[in-house]
Amino acid sequence: MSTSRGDIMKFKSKCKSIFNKIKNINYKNYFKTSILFMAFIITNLINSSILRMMTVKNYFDFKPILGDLAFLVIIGAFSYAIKAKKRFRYYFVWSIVFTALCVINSMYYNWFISFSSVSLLATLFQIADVGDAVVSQVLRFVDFIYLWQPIFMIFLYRSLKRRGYFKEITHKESRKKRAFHTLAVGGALFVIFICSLTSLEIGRLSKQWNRDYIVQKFGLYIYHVNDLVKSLEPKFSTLFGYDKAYKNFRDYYKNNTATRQENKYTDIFKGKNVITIHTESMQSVAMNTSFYGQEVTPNLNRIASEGIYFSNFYSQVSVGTSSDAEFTFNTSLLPVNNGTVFISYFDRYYYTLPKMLKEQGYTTVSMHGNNGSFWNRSVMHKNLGYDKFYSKSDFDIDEEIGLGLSDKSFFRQATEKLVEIDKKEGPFYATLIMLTNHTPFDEVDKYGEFPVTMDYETVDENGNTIKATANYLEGTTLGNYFKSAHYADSAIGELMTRLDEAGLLDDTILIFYGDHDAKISKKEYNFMYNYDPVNDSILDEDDPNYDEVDYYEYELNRKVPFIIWSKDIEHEEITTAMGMYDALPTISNMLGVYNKYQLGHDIINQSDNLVPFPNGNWLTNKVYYNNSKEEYLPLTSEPISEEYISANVEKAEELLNISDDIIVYDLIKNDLDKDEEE
Ligand code: GP9
Ligand code: MN
Repeated sequence: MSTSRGDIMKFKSKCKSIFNKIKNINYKNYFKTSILFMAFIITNLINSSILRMMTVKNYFDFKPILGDLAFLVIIGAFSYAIKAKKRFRYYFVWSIVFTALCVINSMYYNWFISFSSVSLLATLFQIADVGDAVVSQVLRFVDFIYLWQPIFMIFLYRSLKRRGYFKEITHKESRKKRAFHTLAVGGALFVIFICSLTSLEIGRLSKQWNRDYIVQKFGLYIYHVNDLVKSLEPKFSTLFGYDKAYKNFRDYYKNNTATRQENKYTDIFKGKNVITIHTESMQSVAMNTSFYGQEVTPNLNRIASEGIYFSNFYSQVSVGTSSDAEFTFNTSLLPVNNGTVFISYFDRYYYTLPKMLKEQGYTTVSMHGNNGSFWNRSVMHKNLGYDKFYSKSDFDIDEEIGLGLSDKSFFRQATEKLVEIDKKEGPFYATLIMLTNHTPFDEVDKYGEFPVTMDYETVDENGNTIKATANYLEGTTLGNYFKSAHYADSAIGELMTRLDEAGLLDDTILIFYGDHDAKISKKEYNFMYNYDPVNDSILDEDDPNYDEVDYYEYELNRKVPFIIWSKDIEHEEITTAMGMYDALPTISNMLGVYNKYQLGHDIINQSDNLVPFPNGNWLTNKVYYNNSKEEYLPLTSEPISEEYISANVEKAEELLNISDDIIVYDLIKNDLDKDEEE
């Protein structure tokens, strides 16, 4: 459709008349008679800025303030359709909605380091299920400071009423005119806002996979309107965008299908039993930390030193945390950008490791000591291809720590079940999902003795050198985490012994993956790395020995372990950067199976590898790229070309989009159906 010259002229003159009307408004009268309206705008603007200050930290940026302002003025404009005396109710209802958004996002951000979404309402119930963790970590006083806004509105309204303000202004205004003028101002602000955006920013709004970025650039309210639209999109996915998504999908696999590549590990585990251990919140930092020469994770360290140890492995979870790890591990796809796969897309078809192994005659089971409804596992594990999912009701809950059944009891009972499963014909594939090492790590008395203190030398008042002990990590979240990780590791040690005693280790490979980091704050790491025992405090930031954990250090530290172990495998350490989505391609080559829809790579064949994260950040051996800031940290001394960065930015984006389309549009199923038809 082409736009004629006449249309442009008409549009121009319309704009001119709107701007003239705005110019001719009697502003003095306007402000005097709009006190509630003004208070509504300003107080909500303050709240959204406080939220940004507490989360993405760009509270003085012009763009999100303008975005929020335009939105609030437009919403506020409709209040003038209501009589002055009753208008307060309108402001109040919206104030409650906006305050609730701030409170929810503040809590949500603290937990997930992301903003909430309508599509994640179901996920919020999962938070409620994590009990104590919620009370100690989600419910913070600071999340409720936004409540001052509706309280202030009530006070203001009452005081204006007492002064007879509403009777007075009723005579002075024409409501229709006022509504129109205000709407025009809101519209003009919105146009200015849109004009200030770059095409990159608009592109990211439409994708919505970096929520932080969208709130940073567009403000809270536009983020939520966009989120609402995006969350409804899957409901209409069959109506819109399918053809384009399917074409992109076909093109992607035409250009990227690397058929199986032989390497020294190809088929070495063909036909063996496989036990995958989902090692809850196990972060590599636990494996690399010792106190008094005692390792936090001696068993995992021994397993890593005997098996194939992938020491540069990253989880790629989004807000679906554990469930996203289970999804990516079993499919080599990435988490979806709206909602979570386990809850919002449990009915799509996925080609998974359990399904691939079932085709080879395997029995497939998964086990977890929590409720089957948590993360919708009882439904989704079936869809992932597990013959049976053993959940809480299949175990005797004889010892509880944290979220439920203790790992030690879980492993003891799981081994008994595996012995029975092993009696069946053919090999088995089992996934054991651990539970104890889960935030908030505060049941310290149940983890067993593990001191997280430090000995140091100091000088007493007589000038003598004396030995002393600092309790520095005792009672901190990080210290408690190490104690909890030590417990989980000791449970793993017991599992190995039990499996061996049951004769299950001779023909079985074990796979360990850390599902995601332990969500411990930067502040805690700063304390550990900069602790001064003599003064029993953190070093001063000006101290030459002060080494701040910055954004990149923190992100790189979120690394988790990935180990493939069998009794007779020769040890090797693989240091190539890899993500959870590379696990399936790497393992399946060893097991003699292949998934043509995998997005990751068999890491044994890769010299450099791209690890995209759901927020658009990515990592290779050479670079960690920060998508929000569009900057990167080089990880080697090698010079980095602009082409290297832009090619990987594009590739990371492509992978996230293809994966998202596969999930939302059910493309694998549709592709297989088409192949069958042909
Ligand atoms: C719950 C457990 C924890 O059953 O897997 O889930 P998370 O909070 O880590 O996603
Ligand atoms: Mn988890």
